[in-house]
Amino acid sequence: MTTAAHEADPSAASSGAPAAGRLVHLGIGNFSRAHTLPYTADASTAEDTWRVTAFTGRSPAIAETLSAQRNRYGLVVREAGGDQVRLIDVIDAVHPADDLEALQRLLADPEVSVVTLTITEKGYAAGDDPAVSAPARLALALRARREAGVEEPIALVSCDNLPGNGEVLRAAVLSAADEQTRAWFDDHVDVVSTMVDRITPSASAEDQRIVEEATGFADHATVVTEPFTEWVVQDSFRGRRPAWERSGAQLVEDVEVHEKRKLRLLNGAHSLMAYAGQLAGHERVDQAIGDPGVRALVEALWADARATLPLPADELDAYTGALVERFENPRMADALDRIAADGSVKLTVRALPVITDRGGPDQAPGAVALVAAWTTFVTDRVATGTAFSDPQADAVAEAARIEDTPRRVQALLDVVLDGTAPQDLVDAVVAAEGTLPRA
Ligand code: CS2
Repeated sequence: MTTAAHEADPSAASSGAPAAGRLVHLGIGNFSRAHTLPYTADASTAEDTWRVTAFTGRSPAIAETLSAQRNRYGLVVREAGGDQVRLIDVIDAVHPADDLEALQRLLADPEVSVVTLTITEKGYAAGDDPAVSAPARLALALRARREAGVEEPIALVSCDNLPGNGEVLRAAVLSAADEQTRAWFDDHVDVVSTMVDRITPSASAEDQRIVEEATGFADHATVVTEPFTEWVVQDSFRGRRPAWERSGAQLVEDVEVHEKRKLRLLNGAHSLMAYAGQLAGHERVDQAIGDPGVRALVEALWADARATLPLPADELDAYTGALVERFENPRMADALDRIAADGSVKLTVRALPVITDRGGPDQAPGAVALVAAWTTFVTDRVATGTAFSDPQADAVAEAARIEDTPRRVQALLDVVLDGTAPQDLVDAVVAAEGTLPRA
């Protein structure tokens, strides 16, 4: 069964209403179209309307696709019994990521009071070169705001899977900023951490057809997502922001525990399934979680991760129970290879902090197995000449070619840990590699 709902047209708000709030979004990929943008669309009312100007992430093609369909797109929520289809109309314009002039013009406008970011984990470590780094472009755009004399506060809201993502963003922007902008920053800019959650697999041509059938709208930017959605936002805005609580977001004082729980339980299990699941011959998340061997690995990782979280056992039981149901949903068809990308970056937030917090590899066999699943997976991909996506792919491939197992594992972990892989971790990973279930 498919049902359709249409967005109200915000431009139809009665005249005399206050000017629309304006938000800039950086990194308009699938995730933001399924999560962040619908939250902003649903926070809008006739009296408090928000519109978004977006910038692309790595693939600029989405700018043309969206512009050609007046920046509207179809959102398919894949429920157990059928699809809910709706059109999202919250974007005014989409620019290519590198359109620095547009970003500077926007941030120099006092009406722009919020910037949300979904630039992926590796986007924060891209250095200070504005040609490749979104935080570096933000630093230049904030400079333009300062030079324009704008006094209204602006909030930078990170929506990526990193612990303390606000702090990470602040450091990345400040490291690229000029001295005067650094001095001006704290009085004018709030940097906000958030925990985001909504599993968003890649959409297919069939999904575009589903949108067209339900709405009559010929959509080429369809996103498919799960019914579950969560956004926990640090409540530290001095300026105007969308009332995201209207669309179900939680505004809280401290997001840290929410971030840790989600990263270590959901994303950790995701990465483990992505590597161990593919080694065991699976392609999708629902297949991986249905494999008793992979499931046992997930349970072992969860045992380690739970011991690092200051939350009551019944709350954690409910959380992991709900995760199993989300992973088992066969209608999502979530490809393990989507999640496998960027392992050298993801391991540093999904596995290694669990090992550290547990007091070492001996105390964290489940998290060690996740690291071993990655080293085995990349070694396998390199040996079979199968591509894998990683910002450090060349260094990973070079390390993966080393024949001696302990030296190979050492070299791979040195890529992840910038040359500081400890011997006890290397030994534990070498031992764990041999225990993984294989197809
Ligand atoms: C996934 C996430 O790509 C990945 O590594 O673990 O995209 C995951 O689906 C989301 O964080 C769910 O909220």
